[in-house]
Amino acid sequence: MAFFSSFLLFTALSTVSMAKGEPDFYDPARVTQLSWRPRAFLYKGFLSHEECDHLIKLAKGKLVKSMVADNDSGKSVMSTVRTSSGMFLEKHQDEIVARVEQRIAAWTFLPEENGESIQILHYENGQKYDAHFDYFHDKRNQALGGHRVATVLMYLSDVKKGGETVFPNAEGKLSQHKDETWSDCARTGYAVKPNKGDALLFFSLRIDATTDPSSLHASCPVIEGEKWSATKWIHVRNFDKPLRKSTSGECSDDNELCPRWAAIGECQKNPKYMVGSEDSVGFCRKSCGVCDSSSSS
Ligand code: PD2
Ligand code: ZN
Repeated sequence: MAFFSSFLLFTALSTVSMAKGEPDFYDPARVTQLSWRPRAFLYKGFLSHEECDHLIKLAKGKLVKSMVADNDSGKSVMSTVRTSSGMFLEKHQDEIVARVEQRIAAWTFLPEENGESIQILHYENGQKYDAHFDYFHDKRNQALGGHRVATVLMYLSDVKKGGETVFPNAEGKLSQHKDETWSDCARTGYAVKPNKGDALLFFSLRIDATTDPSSLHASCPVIEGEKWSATKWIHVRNFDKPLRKSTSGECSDDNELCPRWAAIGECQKNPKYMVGSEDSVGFCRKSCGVCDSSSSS
C-alpha cells in the first residue's frame, strides 16, 4: 500500500515537472540502445529546450579555442584535429547544472563525483573534432580518477546539416540506413544526428576495464547552421579534487613531478590543478609557492 501511494506520488510529481517541459527524472522509456561495440545509447529529450538554452547562455562570451591532450605528454595543446571553441562550467554551478549532473548520474549509474565538470562546445560552419578516443594514452591524465570510462554527449541545438557524431569503428556501421539528409562524413561510420535535447552515452572501456577501440568517434564538420553540445566525461574513480584542510599547517606537493611541472610553467598554464581554486586545493601548492608563510614547510 505504502509502495503504491509512493508510486502515485512519484507519477504525479513527474507529470507536473513534465508539464513544464523539464524532464526531472530518469525515464528509461526514452532510451534506445544503438550499439554494443561500442556500447552506445541514445536518450531522446534528455534535456528540456529551456535547459539547453540555459547551458548555452552560461557559455556565451566565455568560449576559447578547444584544446586536445597530447598523447605523449598528456598536456593540453592546440590542434587542427579540433576546431571548435569551448569552456568548462563549474560542477553544480547553479540549480539547473546540478539537476543535469544528477540526471546523468541516474542514467549512467556512475557517481557524480566521478564526472569532470560539463564542457560546452560550439562549432561554427566547417568546424569539427576529428576521430579520437575519449580515454587517455598517457599516465598523467589518469592520475586523478583513472581512465575515462564513459561520455555523455548532450546536443544543445539542432544542426541544419552536418555535425553528426560518428563512430567509424562501430560494429553496426554498414547496416545503418542513411538518406540524403546525412553528411558524407556521417556515412563513414555509425552516426548520430544532433537533435536539441537528446543525449548520447557511450563507453570507452569494455566491461573488463580494457580500452575499447570501437569507441573511436568524431564530430563531423558543420555544413549548415551551427552546433552547440555539452560533454560530461566520467572516470572510473572519484575525479573531485580532495579538499585537504591544512590542519597540520603543512604545505606539500601531492605528486613527485610537481617541481618539474612547476619549472616548465604549469602553475601559470594549469592553475586549477596545480594551485587550486575556490573549492579545491591544488596538487602542487608547494612547488608553485602559494602556501602562506605560516604553513610552508
Ligand atoms: O561535440 C561532439 O559531437 C563531440 C564529438 C566527439 C564531442 C566530443 N567528442 C568530446 O567532447 O569528446
Ligand atoms: Zn570525444
